[in-house]
Amino acid sequence: MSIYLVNTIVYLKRFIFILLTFKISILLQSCSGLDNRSSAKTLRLNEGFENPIGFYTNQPTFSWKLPSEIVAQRSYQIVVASEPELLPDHADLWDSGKLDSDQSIFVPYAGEKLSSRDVFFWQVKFWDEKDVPAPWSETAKAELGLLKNSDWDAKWIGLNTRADSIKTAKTIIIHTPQHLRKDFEVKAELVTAKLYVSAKGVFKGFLNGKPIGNDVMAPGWTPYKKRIETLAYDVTDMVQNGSNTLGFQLSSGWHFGRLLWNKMVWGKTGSPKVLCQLELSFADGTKQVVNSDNSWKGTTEGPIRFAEIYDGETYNANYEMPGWATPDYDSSQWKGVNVSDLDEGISLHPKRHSSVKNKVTIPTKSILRPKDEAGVIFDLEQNMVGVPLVKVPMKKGDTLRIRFSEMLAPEGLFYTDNYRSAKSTDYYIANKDGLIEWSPSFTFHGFRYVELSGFDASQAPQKNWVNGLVQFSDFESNGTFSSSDEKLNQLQSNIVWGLRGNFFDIPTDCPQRDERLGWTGDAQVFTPTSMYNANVHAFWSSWLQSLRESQFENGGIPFVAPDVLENGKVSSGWGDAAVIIPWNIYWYSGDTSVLKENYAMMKAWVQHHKDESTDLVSHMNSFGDWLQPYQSKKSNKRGDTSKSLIGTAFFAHAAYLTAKTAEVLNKKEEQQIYETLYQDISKAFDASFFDETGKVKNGKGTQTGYLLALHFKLLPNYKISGAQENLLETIDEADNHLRTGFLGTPLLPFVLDQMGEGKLMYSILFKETYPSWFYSINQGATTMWERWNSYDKLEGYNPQSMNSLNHYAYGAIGQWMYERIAGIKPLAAGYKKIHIAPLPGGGLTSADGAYDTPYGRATSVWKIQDDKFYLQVNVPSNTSALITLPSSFPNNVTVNGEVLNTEHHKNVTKAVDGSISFEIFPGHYSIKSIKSK
Ligand code: RAM
Repeated sequence: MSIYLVNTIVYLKRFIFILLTFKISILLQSCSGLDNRSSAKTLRLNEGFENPIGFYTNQPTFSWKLPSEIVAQRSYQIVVASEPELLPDHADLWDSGKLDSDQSIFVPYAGEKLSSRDVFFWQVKFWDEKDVPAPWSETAKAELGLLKNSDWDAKWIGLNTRADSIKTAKTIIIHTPQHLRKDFEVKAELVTAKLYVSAKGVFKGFLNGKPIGNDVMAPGWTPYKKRIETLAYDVTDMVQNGSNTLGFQLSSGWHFGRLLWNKMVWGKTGSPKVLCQLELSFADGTKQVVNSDNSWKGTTEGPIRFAEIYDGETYNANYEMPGWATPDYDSSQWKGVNVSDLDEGISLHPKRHSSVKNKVTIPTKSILRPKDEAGVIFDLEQNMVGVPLVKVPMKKGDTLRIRFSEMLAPEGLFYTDNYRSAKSTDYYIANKDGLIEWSPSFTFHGFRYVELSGFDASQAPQKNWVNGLVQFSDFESNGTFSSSDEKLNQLQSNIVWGLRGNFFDIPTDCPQRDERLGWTGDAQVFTPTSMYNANVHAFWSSWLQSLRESQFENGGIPFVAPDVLENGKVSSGWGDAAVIIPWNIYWYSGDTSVLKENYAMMKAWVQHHKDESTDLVSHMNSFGDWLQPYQSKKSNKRGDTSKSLIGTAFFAHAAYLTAKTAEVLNKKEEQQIYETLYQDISKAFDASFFDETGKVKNGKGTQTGYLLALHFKLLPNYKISGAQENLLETIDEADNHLRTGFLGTPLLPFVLDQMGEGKLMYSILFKETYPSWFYSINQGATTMWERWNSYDKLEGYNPQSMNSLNHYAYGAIGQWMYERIAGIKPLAAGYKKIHIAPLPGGGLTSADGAYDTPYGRATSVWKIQDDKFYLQVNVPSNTSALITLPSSFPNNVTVNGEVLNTEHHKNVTKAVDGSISFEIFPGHYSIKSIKSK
């Protein structure tokens, strides 16, 4: 064969091969495309649970997302079965049948009754807008937890640590942490092992020496007299044939801790305890249960010598007990435990949101050595909440002292005064020379700087000696915001860090001083912003349960939940969390169950408002417009707005939202009652606090007074423009600065925006001088501060004792940043309809917002270039969007290159201010318009 022929054959073969592979890959692509692209995805239960174990309810709701190429859902079918093999055709628990509905979120289960420990599998199928069916989705799974107290055979166990514990101020006892253990044998072939566990206190579990799960400070914080959360772990892979050991470390946590300056709330008697039930199922059909009972042993002679939330942790390595949670360990010196029954009236219930976890690790960025101090300071350059992870050389017998600080005082001095009585100091005592690696287990700190002393002084400090383990409830980011302005981006970052720092199992006011409580007012103002930045739906629904459980018999809502103050007092604007938060969670998630669950609480709170009023004018106690800047001395942190005005405004608003809730829940009569009440309160409000020209009477005309009246719509139409002018005057008098505290600040951008004063709002937002958001950034803030002037670069800390550098309330501006700077907000609950309406200003040349709505990702990305406005939008499947272009860019609008016209585009309108609006379907759009001359 000639060489030529051989070559030709080789080429031909190659050609055929390439052709074939090309065809096959096309075929494969289209097949997989069919399956992957077309079936429903992201299958979730209730507030976003993915294949949960130990699930908290037997009333699931189902949510799914449609693939992005689908415009809308016309029908769906859900099938639920006890075995995956039964799906989709033989669903034994529920088959919804094909239902004509576009509902793809929170569809309630309507099948066979589900009970504790039940496992179910589910699939969903949808038909698109043209009635074309999609293939069945993948199968999702859920397993219910122990839903009733009677599901527990186990007993509470623990050592009595009252006697040998540390007594401090007043009646405060700090219990020595304990270790508990039990050996057990496994003889048959294991199929599953499930551990159900809780604690009065906080625990870490170990099985055969290995940690169980990675939860921090579990089970978390609830009103312990009513409800204690339980956790479930699948530990099948950790159990071995033969000998096994289950063990727990146990510390006081919130349940037995000193709280609120110096108070024992739940831990007045008794000691920390654990409750556990390890349920083993074997291949031969038999079962074995390892319960916490009187066969367990415990010791307080372990290495964790001291642990307290506010004060820190002490670890003495000389007390280490190697292998204490393994079968070989000799526990003959350990003591028998005390045993007690479950408590009547305290419900044990599966945790309904994720525990705190180590979420992010941040390294030391630089090392400082202040001249006159013993320690070395590690700067993480980010104020954070969690614990340090130290890897430090030590000498045997030495004590490493670890202190924390949010900011240094001028001249680089270590500052801890704003922690007040919280000692917030950890200690590690070394039992040998060499590198130790440690982080505390049962405390947490709020810090940017870590000071170490007591390490091996012959070694030069290295940055890798200290890392920060950032801890918060285990949720993920849900949205992003950025812009062309660096300070605005820093503000966004500070807001997100404020969220991370204060979503520590419950929403706290601050994470560092001797407080860290679930303040209702702070939570109320920050909820929408938190929803934009993280998937905190379950987190809020869970805390709302604690809020309900904390409501007083007279309908009052305590200052904090769980209620550690126990003073029976209420405050307007704070207790209103009971109404405002459920409404906001519903509005941003589309989940009506949050309204159902909380409706009774809302009504009782409105009634309480009424009881605290005369002729519908409130005389309720109030923290007022907390920390308003430049307030008169006698206001005592509560601002200058009349408390009666604030109380009446919130009373009206609570009635208004309760009416809207009644409407959603289809309670027509009650809707009417609350609407009328809202109208009546508004009249009383107007008559008591506003004169005929729309000016505040009977008190100081503050920015917040006007903001409440305008935002909550409490004035007759003819007074609105007068009130608006008065508001503008107060802003002008303040040289375009805000004069608002916790309650007024979140309303300011929305009221000004509504008035067409976006430019003014930008100028307030971009102010560099006190009081403003950027002022804190100019002073080096990496989190939101409690006060507008918590810290100053030259003068250091504000000397007031109440001064946290990690308080999320003023981060409430984040809502407006997403909704108006980027321009994404819901027009219908859960973003079934989306409004994309960016408002450029403040010299911004671009902004970029993305948000994971329950239906999928919505984005609004804009830039201004050469007098042109470019907008990129993504609208998720099964929704629709209204686009409103900025009034300053009304000309020559094109959508995906096509000129905007009423024939091809839906509902094109032009508003009085010149802004163009039109509706679009799901998909990607490039929109362009040109500046008005
Ligand atoms: C402070 C808290 C909180 C605030 C209350 C009124 O102690 O830090 O932020 O809501 O007071």
